[in-house]
Amino acid sequence: MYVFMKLQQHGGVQRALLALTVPLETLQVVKGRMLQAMCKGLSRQTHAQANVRMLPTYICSVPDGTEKGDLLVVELCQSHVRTLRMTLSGNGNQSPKVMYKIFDMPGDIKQGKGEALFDFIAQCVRQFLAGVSSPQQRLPLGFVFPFSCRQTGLDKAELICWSKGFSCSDVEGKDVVQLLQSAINKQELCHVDVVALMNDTVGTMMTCSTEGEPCEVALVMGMSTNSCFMAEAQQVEMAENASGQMCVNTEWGYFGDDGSLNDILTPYDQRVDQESANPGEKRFEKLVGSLYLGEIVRHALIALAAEKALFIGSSIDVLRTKDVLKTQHVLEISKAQSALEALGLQPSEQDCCRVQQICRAVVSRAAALGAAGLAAILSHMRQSRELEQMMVNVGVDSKLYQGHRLLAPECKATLLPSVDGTGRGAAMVTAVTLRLAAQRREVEQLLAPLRLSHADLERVQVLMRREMELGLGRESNANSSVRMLPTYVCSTPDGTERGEFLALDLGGTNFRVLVVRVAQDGIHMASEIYVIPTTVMQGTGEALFDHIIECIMDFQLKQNLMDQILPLGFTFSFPCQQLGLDKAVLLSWTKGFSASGCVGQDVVHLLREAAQRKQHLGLKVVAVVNDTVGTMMSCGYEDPKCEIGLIVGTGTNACYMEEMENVGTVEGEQGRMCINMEWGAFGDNGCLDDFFTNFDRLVDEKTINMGKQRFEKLISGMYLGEIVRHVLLALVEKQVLFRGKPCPKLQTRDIFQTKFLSTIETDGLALQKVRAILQDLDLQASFEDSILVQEVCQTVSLRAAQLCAAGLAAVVEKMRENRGLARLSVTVGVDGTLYKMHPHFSQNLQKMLRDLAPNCTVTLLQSEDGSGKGAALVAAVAWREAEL
Ligand code: 0WK
Ligand code: BGC
Repeated sequence: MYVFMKLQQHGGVQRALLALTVPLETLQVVKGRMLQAMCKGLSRQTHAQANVRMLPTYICSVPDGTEKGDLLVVELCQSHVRTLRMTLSGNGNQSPKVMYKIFDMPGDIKQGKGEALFDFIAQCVRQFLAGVSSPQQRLPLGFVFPFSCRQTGLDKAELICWSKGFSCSDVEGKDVVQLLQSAINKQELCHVDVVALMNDTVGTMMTCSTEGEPCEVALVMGMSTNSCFMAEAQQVEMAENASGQMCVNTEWGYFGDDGSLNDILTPYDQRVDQESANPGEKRFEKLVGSLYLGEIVRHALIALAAEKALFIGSSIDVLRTKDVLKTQHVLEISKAQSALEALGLQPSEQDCCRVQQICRAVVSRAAALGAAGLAAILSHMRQSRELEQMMVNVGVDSKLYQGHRLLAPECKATLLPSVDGTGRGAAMVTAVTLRLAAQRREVEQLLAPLRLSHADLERVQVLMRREMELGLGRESNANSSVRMLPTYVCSTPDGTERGEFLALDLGGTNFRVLVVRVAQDGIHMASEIYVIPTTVMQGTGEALFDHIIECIMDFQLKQNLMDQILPLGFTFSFPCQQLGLDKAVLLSWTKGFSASGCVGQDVVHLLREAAQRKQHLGLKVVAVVNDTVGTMMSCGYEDPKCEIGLIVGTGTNACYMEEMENVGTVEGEQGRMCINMEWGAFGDNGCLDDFFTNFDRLVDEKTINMGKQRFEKLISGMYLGEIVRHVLLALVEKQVLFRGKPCPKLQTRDIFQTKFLSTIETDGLALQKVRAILQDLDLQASFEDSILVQEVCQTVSLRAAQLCAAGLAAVVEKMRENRGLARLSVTVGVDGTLYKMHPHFSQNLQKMLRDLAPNCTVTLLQSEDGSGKGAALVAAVAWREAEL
């Protein structure tokens, strides 16, 4: 309606208004270009060329209402320095005590020596403190410095370049935190520490944040313009190994400096830029910042006057003076007559109307472009958090800003005007910094016992080797916690095995029955998974083996094998004293099994008895093997160099091919035999006590085999979740997690499953997903909490992988020495849900293994078909040898 009316009046004004109006579809384009520019700034490859600089601020958290203490803030503003002191009580901080003082800046100081500027700021702090605090009290200070800085930490920021009329010497390229701290020390204010520097946008974001209503975006659209937002830290590639979220200072004022706004720039904008102190720079700011709006209008009026569309017959010389039209004029143009006359112009009523139209067009364009920028930020946040819809609070320090809804309909943004500038926000940043630093000290102290040094792991390796030697010795075997059980498997597959076999696989997450056909063209298998209910695992032995027979019969029925008696290989993944390939006496249950009447029994006999009880046709058990042996054999079929089997699943264990001459517990000196180490029990004799933390003791105390399987309880899937749960509870108790709020659900045993670790530690997982997992446990987690939970999971799983590496290093080093080799090259067949599902377990294990056994080249070969196949191969080897 507005535009239509003017068109009728004068073509030149129409063209000017059209040029100054950016239609919605063009704003969509601008939003798209801003999104691209933001991604360019975030990426390490393209950051240097980016004009929207996306500077990391190292602010990774928003206030949570528990911040306490006295804080000092100094804010460098356009024409003054503001000092502020805030006292936080930590009870939500709804109404903190605030006092402040403004110190006008001497006119020339902005173009003088940098030292003089910082001395002036420090003197303001001294004067301010003289009235409000005692010199003894340490006072952390937050510094609001609204210029683009390359930050490498919260308290380390190098000025990239001045703007807004500042050009002090000897500051660009320097660490301004250091400059301020030395100026403050010069004032003998040694109780004042500059702990954080932030951009004014960050201060605005924090000022608008309230307990439970954090603000995650801020917009400054004043003299200049800029914005910041909480980005997913892994996207802020310029910030080393940041996790969780980090506030990014966009410095979007430079948007368009690469020409990406040229198609919306008007001749008036070009003039404003040419006459500015930094032509070609800050093109977006020169369209949006109120510092320039008056200039744009001035050039538009001059142009229109030249086209005889305005001020016909009256002089407009006054308009040729730079900056004669102030922002206030433009924003309050409703009083055009008086404003223009005040400038010495004689405007007609029509002139006033047209000047108002131009002013409104310039202001609306600025607001619309600001909206396009904000829409780009909101869409970026929604996409990087993998959300359909997004709700977010936006702190706004602007008189200009209007709406963005059309440009980002999928984002519901609540605009929170920042009432008293950035001072409060800066105090909150300082308070959050101190809270995080204190929390970090608590976390480091609590996690330290779970972090093993290289020397610790070397010690575990040496202890494992010693226990292995003891375990192999006929005399010393009983004193070893690593039982080194002979398996009677003396060779790995050579590919000549043939035949059809039944195989059972008991002891892992699932019980599997398989039929395995070993043929010329390879191995063909069919299998079925059966559940072993806890009641059966912890019931009677009879019930357990009856259940196994029922599953076998069900399988044979389904596979139409009821009338065949196939040789059977039985993977029985518990510590057994093998008395032969088909005779194994159970030494103890592990992994939550405790079926009665089994320990001390030959498990093959128990199976046969159950078959009789169930009138089963009869089983031809030719081999019973441990799952480590089955896994070694299974992988050995693919890779003949596979001479070690490793399981990292519900439980953990390893086996390897030992020289018979070293196996003191079995007659014979020739060849090799596979030894089932049963390393899960490593440390049961106390040799690992120095490495057990309170968390490990808490976990062990609640198991049905307390004091047993100590090494396993540091490593395997059955226990890692429990260790994490106890660590989280301790962090809650220390008030550094979930704000110390009690978490009843977290008191529940096994509620924090080990599979959660694998999900939570997945690279690039949006923190939202971590929060979702915690939400399912009724844990209301902040982003910070989610990062801390991730760190606890990483710490616990890394320790497990490194301890595994220390054990394996002892094995490969022994094999190398056994064989008198300078360098051993060997393959390890690996299976187990934790090893297979955890995103970093394998690589962490390999890395530490390389460090601990540098003279061994170890290939970790993941078993694809489980140890059932291996059991069938052992049966095939036994069957082949039996027929010889
Ligand atoms: C799959 C093997 C089985 C072994 C299991 C261990 O076929 O013999 O016991 O891996 O992993 P888990 O199922 O305990 O994670
Ligand atoms: C058992 C081992 C088994 C390992 C992996 C341990 O608890 O004692 O026999 O190899 O778990 O399943």
